[in-house]
Amino acid sequence: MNALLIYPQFPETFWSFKYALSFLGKRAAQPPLGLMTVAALLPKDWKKRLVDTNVERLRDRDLDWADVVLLSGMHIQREALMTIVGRCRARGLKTVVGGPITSSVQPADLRADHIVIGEAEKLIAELARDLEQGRAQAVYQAREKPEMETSPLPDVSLIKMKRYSTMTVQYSRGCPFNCEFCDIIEIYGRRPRTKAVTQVLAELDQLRAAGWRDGVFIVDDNFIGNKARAKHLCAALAEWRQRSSTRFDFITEASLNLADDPELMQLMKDAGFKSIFLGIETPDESGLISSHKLQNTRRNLLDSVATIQSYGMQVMGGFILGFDTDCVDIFDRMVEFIQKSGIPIAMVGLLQAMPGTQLFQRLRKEGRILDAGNGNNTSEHLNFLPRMDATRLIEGYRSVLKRIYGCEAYYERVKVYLNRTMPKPGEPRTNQEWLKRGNARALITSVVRQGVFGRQRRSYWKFLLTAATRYRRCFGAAMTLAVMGYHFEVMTHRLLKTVQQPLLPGAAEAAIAEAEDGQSR
Ligand code: B12
Ligand code: SF4
Repeated sequence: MNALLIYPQFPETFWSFKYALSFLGKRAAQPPLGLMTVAALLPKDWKKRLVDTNVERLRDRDLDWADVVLLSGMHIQREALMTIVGRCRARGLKTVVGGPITSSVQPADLRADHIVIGEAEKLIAELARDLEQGRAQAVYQAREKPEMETSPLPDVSLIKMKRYSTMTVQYSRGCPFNCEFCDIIEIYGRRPRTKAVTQVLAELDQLRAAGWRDGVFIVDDNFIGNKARAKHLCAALAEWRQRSSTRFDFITEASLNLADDPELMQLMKDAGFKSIFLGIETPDESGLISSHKLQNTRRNLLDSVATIQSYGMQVMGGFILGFDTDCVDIFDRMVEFIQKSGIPIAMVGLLQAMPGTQLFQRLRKEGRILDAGNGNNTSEHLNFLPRMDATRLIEGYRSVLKRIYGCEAYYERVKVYLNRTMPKPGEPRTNQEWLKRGNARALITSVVRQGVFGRQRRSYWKFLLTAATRYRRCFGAAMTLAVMGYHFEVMTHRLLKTVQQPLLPGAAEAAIAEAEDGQSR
């Protein structure tokens, strides 16, 4: 069998990092690890090719070569995925769709020949056999959440590595917490399942052997879901870095209770963790309590962030507007919090009720669901009736983005962060590595795009000067963030230019039924 694995294109969003990646000559942030894992699970005697349409074109001759097409994706890729499915169907090519999208969208709506819901490790053998024999079923649903020891070494030979800014490795799936709006716990469960340390090191060895020398994103739902195991892994990573003389910088996602564990933070620092994404959600404690985000309560959130930053880790934060508890002062409070936090990359989104979540169920019972959502919480699409007036909520959302991604405000946050993490005299500078890595191109492009043609030239030059003088010991980090800021500036500018769409309550009966159907699966 010739199996063609295809990853659909993402729309342009705050999360695509598109305008920052172009500075580095990269086309996408990360490769499709789900498909690379599926490829490794398929029978050895099958021939495999992978086309990630975020970094290359899908050509007719790829489709001519294939006996079967396997697609993966998130809810947000639905449109692009369905276009590819349509193209395959027109040629009589069989399609199989898997990945998180199949947990959010009804099988029939994806119009593929075969749908796989859930993790693939334990069911691929059956699917492959059925495909070979021409008797594959319409829907395969994973009966269990497989142990991670059964997950194979992903097939990196299939990707065009140089086109990505970061490589990915997954250590664990699942998260022990119970946030009401979260679909991770519905898809991957609440019991953190981890790979063996040897599996992770084998993946890193594989990346190194393939010539990778840059950042590695440990794409866990919550890296510290099992703290004891995370510590064990970090110790092994530090030892591996030493032994292999490899300076991979690690990025991951974790819960805020990381700030309570100095031993773990130190181990992460020693292992090379440089950035961490935290779901902070809201500075309003009542919003955290009502959404069951209890691990973020009964603490000073700003202090927790500063503690983590003091271990040299850049904190990226996820924030949500639109909780039932939000009053109109939430917008100012959110801006004030973000500015004080020293979190340059603050992903502020509108609450979206994803099908399958506890939030979706509650809102459905309350008759407030409008549709199944679009999987993108940084668009202005509201898929439920908020408590706050919807127009006011969207206006407030826009005002937050405008204020935090204005150049001056953004650079102020970068400076707060750099002040907390800049190496002290006598400590090794963090910029040498950056300057070595051929980032000259990014710097020149930044000077031209932001300093010559940018809308905020004055603020840019002021920041560049400060970076080259006061922050010269971490100039690389400063300029990387300046480049990232450009993406957020462009995206915010675009969003603010669009006309606000009115919410149409009552026009969503069919969508509610669709969402309910998805829910009952
Ligand atoms: C890394 C990551 C990203 C990266 C991009 C990675 C990439 N290139 O795809 C970044 C940071 C850019 C990102 C962004 C976003 N992400 Co994201 N991301 C992840 C994360 C943490 C890891 C993905 C991964 O590599 N997993 C490892 C692989 C091995 O797992 P897997 O893909 O699930 O694959 C397994 C099965 O699903 C199955 N499978 C997968 N594909 C296929 C295909 C076939 C044919 C078969 C048979 C089986 C199969 O087999 C695999 C092995 O079991 C996941 C969470 C997670 N646990 O996966 C969220 C996740 C995928 N992201 C999610 C979301 C919502 C987003 C955003 C939309 C954010 C937002 N809130 O707006 C943006 C969209 C991007 C954009 N441009 O706008 C959701 C998707 C929910 C959904 N129902 O679709 C997830 C599940 C997390 C969550 N709930 O918040 N993301
Ligand atoms: S901490 Fe994050 S991953 Fe865990 S349940 Fe809450 S939102 Fe989901």
